[in-house]
Order: sequence, then structure tokens, then C-alpha cells
Amino acid sequence: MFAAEKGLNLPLVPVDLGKGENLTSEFLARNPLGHVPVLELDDGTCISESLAICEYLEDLHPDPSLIGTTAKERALTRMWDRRMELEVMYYVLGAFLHSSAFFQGRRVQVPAYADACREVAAERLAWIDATLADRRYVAGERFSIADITLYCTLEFGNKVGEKCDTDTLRHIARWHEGVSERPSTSA
Ligand SMILES: N[C@@H](CCC(=O)N[C@@H](CS)C(=O)NCC(=O)O)C(=O)O
Repeated sequence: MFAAEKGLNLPLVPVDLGKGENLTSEFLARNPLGHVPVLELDDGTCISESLAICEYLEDLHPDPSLIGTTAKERALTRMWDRRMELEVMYYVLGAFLHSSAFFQGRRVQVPAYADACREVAAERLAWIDATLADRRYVAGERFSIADITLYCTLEFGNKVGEKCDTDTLRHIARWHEGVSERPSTSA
């Protein structure tokens, strides 16, 4: 979504996690953690960690900016993006990871921790809802990487049964509807 917002057409190589394609020696040579995404450069350098990839794309293609153009803008965007990742995504993923059958045998699962994560995620989303009451986007009036992180978290949560209650969280619902209309969401 970050690349699409910048109009970049990166050649994609699908990796089927269900079939364990991320655990082959060929993939592990690209990222020893066995995680997607990985951005492979023409010289063979492999960059993983979504944020590192986004920062790299922003450095090479600063326009349109998704992080910010001034030191203050960049600091505030990064602050909100870290919050979306660590305070929202982390808990939505935790709820899924510790309760889903998909991860049985792949990760240590603590079902009670899934419940705790679900509770914190709901609290954090209520906080974001209140924040969005008087601003258009997560980090202010400008669409940014923080919106992408939150949007992808909610879309992922919806797909795996960790839904955001947009019937109650009306400001998130309004924000979500606006972001959903961006061509990058279907790219
Ligand atoms: N910190 C990494 C997390 C990457 C990650 O957890 N990727 C998941 C898919 S979204 C994955 O590859 N999981 C494979 C597995 O756990 O087997 C990032 O931000 O890119």
C-alpha cells in the first residue's frame, strides 16, 4: 500500500506461508527470521522489516511524502506510526497469534494472553476513535504511513476474526471509509 501510494510498481513474488515457503533455505537466506515482506534490490541486498522498507522507498521517492517533509512533521508521523504498530497492531496480532489454529505447533500459544491482547486492543481503538474525532487522519490533516499501519491492522483483524467494532467507533468508521476509497487499498 505504501509503494502504491507512491505510484511504484514493484515486481511481487508471492510466498505461501501456509505451505511453509518462508522456511525454505532459499527464503531464509533472504531473511533468517522467515518473515515477509522482503525487498530485494538489483544488487541482491535484501531488506526486511516493513518500516525499513517504507523508509527506503520514502528516501528514494520522497514525493508524495508519507512520513513528512520537515523534522517536526517526520517526528510526529513516526510517533503516531509507532503507536499504531506497538499499541494497536501488536495487540491485534497477539490476539490472533495466541488463539489461531494456524499457529498451533508453529509458535508457543498462551490462550489467556490472546484474551488480554483483545482487551487492550479494544481500549487502544477507543482511544484512536476519540483522537480521530477532531482530525482527518491519524497523524493530523495529512494522510501518512500511520494511516497505512492502522488500516492494514484493521483489515487484517477483520479477516482473522479480530474485528474492530466500527458500529460503536464512529470516528474510526468515518476514517476507514475515506481510506478505503484510496486506489492504494486495492492495488
Ligand atoms: N517485524 C516484521 C514482522 C514481519 C512478520 O511478522 N511477517 C509475518 C506475516 S505478516 C510472517 O512472515 N509470518 C510468517 C511466520 O510467522 O511463519 C515487519 O514489520 O515486517
